[in-house]
Amino acid sequence: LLQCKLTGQWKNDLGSNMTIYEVKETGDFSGKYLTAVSASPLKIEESPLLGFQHLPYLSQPTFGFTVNWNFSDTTSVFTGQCFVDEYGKEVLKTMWLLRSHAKNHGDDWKATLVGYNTFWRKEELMD
Ligand code: B9F
Repeated sequence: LLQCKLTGQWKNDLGSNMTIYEVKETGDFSGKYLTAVSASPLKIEESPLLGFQHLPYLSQPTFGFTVNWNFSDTTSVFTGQCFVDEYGKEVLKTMWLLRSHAKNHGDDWKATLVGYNTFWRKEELMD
């Protein structure tokens, strides 16, 4: 079975771009995320992410990371697994939660969105 590595550049089904820097010996990693969508008039900015790959290492590891959307008062968490598909292509299958800032406790119930994203490794040429 081929190895699946998190390090590198990824694009998801929404057209968002993500870069994951080196995964440390301790499994932790950082990166940056440029979302293609925001559903708001806010100007989108590249935002930092911090995560963990599961240890001990498996060839198709699970992972989780948090994105601090620095152009809004919201936070996303993603969790998923890195797979090598039947064509030998690496793919990240994830689910996410997007937490908005609720003005008060009564608005808490409507503050969390949930969804899925699939990421593919970007070709060296793509940008
Ligand atoms: O859209 C979010 C945002 C927060 C306040 C105004 C806009 C921030 C970006 C989230 C990007 C999500 C998607 N991109 C992606 O690649 S994270 C999960 C998806 N995968 C709109 C109004 C209030 C909350 C959302 Fe907002």
